[in-house]
Amino acid sequence: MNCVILHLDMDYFFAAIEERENPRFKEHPVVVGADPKGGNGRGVVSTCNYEARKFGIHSAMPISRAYRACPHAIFLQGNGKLYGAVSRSIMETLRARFSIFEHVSIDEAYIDITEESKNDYSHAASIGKEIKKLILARERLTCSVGIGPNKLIAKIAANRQKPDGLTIVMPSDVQIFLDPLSVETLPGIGKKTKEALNKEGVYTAKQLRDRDEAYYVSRFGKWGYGMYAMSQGRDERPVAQSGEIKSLSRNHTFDTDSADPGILIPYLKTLCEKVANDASSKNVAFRTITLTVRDYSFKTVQKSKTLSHSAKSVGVIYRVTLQALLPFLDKKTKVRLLGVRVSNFS
Ligand code: TTP
Ligand code: MG
Ligand code: MG
Repeated sequence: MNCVILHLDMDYFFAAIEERENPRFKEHPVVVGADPKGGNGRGVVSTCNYEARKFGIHSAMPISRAYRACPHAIFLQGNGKLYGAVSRSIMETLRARFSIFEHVSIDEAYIDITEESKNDYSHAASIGKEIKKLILARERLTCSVGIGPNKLIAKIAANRQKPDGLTIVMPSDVQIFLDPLSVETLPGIGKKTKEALNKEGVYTAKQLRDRDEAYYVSRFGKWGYGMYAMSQGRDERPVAQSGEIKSLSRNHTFDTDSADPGILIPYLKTLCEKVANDASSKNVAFRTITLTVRDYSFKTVQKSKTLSHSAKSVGVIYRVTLQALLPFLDKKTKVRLLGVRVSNFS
């Protein structure tokens, strides 16, 4: 059976929460970013409302540039705690209502509505409307929803009509929907890939699709397969039920077993960073940190530590796992695999 997948992304999320909390901001350009100092700080823009976007302001732009573009905007430091709490409330509402639900970032989620919609897109549209109403009623915030036969199409669709949009792409319309889009609309195609593709005369998804897969693989390696699949609207990833995750982990198997701290420690650090990023994007704090060491003979040892308070930072993961790794370094254990896991979420 074909799938029906829904993607939801909140509209100008941090700035929308600020507007809600301060009704006098409505219809003024509002810019949220670190260290704004009235527009003269050294930080970057986290996001801004649609009034501010009219002046060309966008996420990741230096505050100073945003200020030059629109000196009369309201510049705010932002309130991460509040944004996190609003996000949790939205995600909990959705998780309670839908069984196959994946929380992907602070303002985004996927829901598999295949069964509930019975594969009927008009029914799927009413589920989309219901979600928008639910969030508006609970949080007085708008979101944009995309519905399509897979995650890729649902995500692109959600971003097509913002703010407060509902975009439905039936399986038979996938190619018509994708073809005219510029390549950078496809998730993962950033500035560099876009430029490389443009240089080759590839500007739209249609032009991307018109060449052979082998061409992209020879040009971009493994990523070429993904790029080509996207241009055809193919995506097999299931909606993962992140509501049920009990732990997050990352492992690395070395090409050759190593006892060299100069090799093991940098890898450990990278694993810690990845796990901390995963935890942050799932919006979880953890109390237990585990290091896994598998040696050349496949003997596997796990060392866990449970903290008195829950933590979020990469620094904590790194300190705990490095401490656990030291005895192996002392013994010059030849390591085959290193793993870092966080669990005991709050
Ligand atoms: P997005 O969903 O990318 O943006 P948005 O919700 O502000 O606007 P849109 O209506 O286009 O969806 O990101 C969600 C929040 O994540 C955003 O409100 C602020 C934060 N964020 C950053 O802090 N830095 C960034 O570079 C980006 C892209 C987002
Ligand atoms: Mg958003
Ligand atoms: Mg988002």
